[in-house]
Amino acid sequence: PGAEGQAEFFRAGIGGFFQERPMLKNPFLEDALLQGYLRRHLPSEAVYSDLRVFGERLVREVDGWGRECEVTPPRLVTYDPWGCRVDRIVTSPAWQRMKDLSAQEGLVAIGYERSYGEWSRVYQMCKLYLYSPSSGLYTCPLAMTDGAAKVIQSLGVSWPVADAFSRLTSRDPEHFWTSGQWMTERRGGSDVGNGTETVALPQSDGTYRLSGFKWFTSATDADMTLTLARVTDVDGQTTSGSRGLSMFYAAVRDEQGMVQGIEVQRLKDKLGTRQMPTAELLLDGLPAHRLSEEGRGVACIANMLTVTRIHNSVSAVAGMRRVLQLARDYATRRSTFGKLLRDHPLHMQTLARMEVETRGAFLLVMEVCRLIGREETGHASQLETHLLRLLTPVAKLYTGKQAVAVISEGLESFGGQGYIEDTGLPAMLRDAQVLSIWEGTTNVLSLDVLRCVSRSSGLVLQAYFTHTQSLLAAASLPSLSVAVRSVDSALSGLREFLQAAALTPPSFMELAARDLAYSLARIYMGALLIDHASWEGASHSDAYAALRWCEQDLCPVVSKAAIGCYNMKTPPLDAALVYE
Ligand code: UCC
Ligand code: FAD
Repeated sequence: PGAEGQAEFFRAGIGGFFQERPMLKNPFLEDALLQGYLRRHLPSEAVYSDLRVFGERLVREVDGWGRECEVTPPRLVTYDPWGCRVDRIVTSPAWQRMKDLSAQEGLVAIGYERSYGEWSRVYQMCKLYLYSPSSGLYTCPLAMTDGAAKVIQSLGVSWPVADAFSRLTSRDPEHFWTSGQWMTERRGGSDVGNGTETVALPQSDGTYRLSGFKWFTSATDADMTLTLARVTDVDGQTTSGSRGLSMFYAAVRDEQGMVQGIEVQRLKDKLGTRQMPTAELLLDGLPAHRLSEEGRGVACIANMLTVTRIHNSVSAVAGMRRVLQLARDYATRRSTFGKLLRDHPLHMQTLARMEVETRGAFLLVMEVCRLIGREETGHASQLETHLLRLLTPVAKLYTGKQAVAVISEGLESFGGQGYIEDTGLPAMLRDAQVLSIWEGTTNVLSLDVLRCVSRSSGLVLQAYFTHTQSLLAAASLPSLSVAVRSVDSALSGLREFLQAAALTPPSFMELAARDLAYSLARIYMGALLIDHASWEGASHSDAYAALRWCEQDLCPVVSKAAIGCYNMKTPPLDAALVYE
């Protein structure tokens, strides 16, 4: 002030208050349920210590790389400066560091080393669960890598994929490979049997050349892929439908690092998962080896689907857990109406409901991991094999949807800041939205549930009822009796519904498929929460979570049936409503 004209140079006042940001703390030490679960099932000092140290590393460096992946998305370089076609996908240095870290930390390898026997999958998936929200979506290529290793292992690790298997499961960053999973074409990603146009031309040396167009290929910087195509006969004819599909292995690049027999048409412009390249590929004589028998492509790649769907479920629950960890920290820093958010009961109720969802999802996903671990180590009973088949799509479809709901609620818990791009929070919601789309949409997986039930002649459901009842029977805490009664009654309702449904035409069950899958999920999650709360080391909050979970409609398929939702008059009414 003073000198004439100086006022216009004064800084605008911006006030002295700046809201403290939510802090990411060691996600392992912050997770009471994870620690409790491991204490109960895998009480290993080495595992505990590895996860604790990894949790610190996530906070210290990896989370920052994840953010770097988000803000430095991949790009496609189609030509070099001299006009030669190169089709190079350029990823951020952080994305490349993620690859090295994944090898070093054994994020795929742990599942194949099996140092913890049947619990190795649980250990691996717990580590991925900690990693996922900080990984910049690197968990996507890891899922497919794990799935490819599983397929190869199930076929027998021999030429031409022995080297690939050793790379996919390696801890050496120099040796480590990732895999793609190219199934979707323009005509269909769900209906692969009718959607696949790619043809495989047999070569004189027993290999094939693939030609076609793959419409979605994620993490296309991968080293190899498993894919589907139709083998042509001597007249150049192919077999239509699913029975004409075979599964192939192809290395994506040659020794000079150039794509071979592939043109990268473009990278997708996506709502989320922007950290990761997703490309449209023209296969133009891609050299490949057939791994499945001719016509057994879908059945053969189904092993990959099982593993990637489990990874999807792990990522879904990891996203829920991360937003909650940040939200509860924020609630200790942000004040409104004269007190911290944590002291507003309605805000705590909101977070507690998210917590209950997250706990149910965590236990369901870990149950699937436990089952696959038992199956892979030869410990699984028939009942457990059936349960694994049933619960894999159930967990994927349920957690994929819940992740969007919980993370969306989580964003709101930061108020306007939850909507601000460079807080990193909106990316969590964008990335969650894909979890219910790829690896089978909610409806397609609901139909998969129906199919596995009918193909097992009901054995899968029998396993479900037997195991759920055994979980309830072991629950002895009087404080849980209300919850036990709710699950028990939902289970009886479900049984009656299925008995009545057996007399209806298939179209009835098709309409009921999604609600049935939800019912299977909710009832089973109730039983798991009760079971966990009944363990001697459980906390009061474990019991409270079980009680709260069981207050909801555990068996929507029964309530919806009661109001005629699956009545044959419904489809034309639904259609008329939609198209009015
Ligand atoms: O989206 C993709 C990658 C995204 C990136 C990876 C992210 C991983 C998570 C990361 C987290 C951050 S890859 C594209 C994924 N695409 C799908 O998921 C396709 C969705 N559509 C289906 O799932 C359909 O149900 C189909 C394609 C499987 C239907 O094909 P079919 O041929 O009509 O099916 P069928 O006739 O029912 O099955 C053919 C055979 C049968 O075996 P057999 O002949 O021995 O009876 C089935 O039992 O395949 C077997 N099969 C299965 N086996 C089919 N589905 C399964 C299954 N789920 N498990 C075991
Ligand atoms: P559609 O099959 O056309 O489905 C459209 C809608 O119809 C959905 O809501 C579905 O639920 C519903 N529907 C379909 N059939 C039925 C039915 N019978 N009854 C009731 N409802 C039905 N694919 C790969 O192979 N490899 C990849 O790496 C890959 N990466 C991806 C990355 C991203 C970011 C995304 C978004 C997708 C990726 N996909 C990939 C593709 C993905 O797997 C497919 O998009 C998905 O399987 C759905 O197939 P679609 O797009 O053809 O949808």
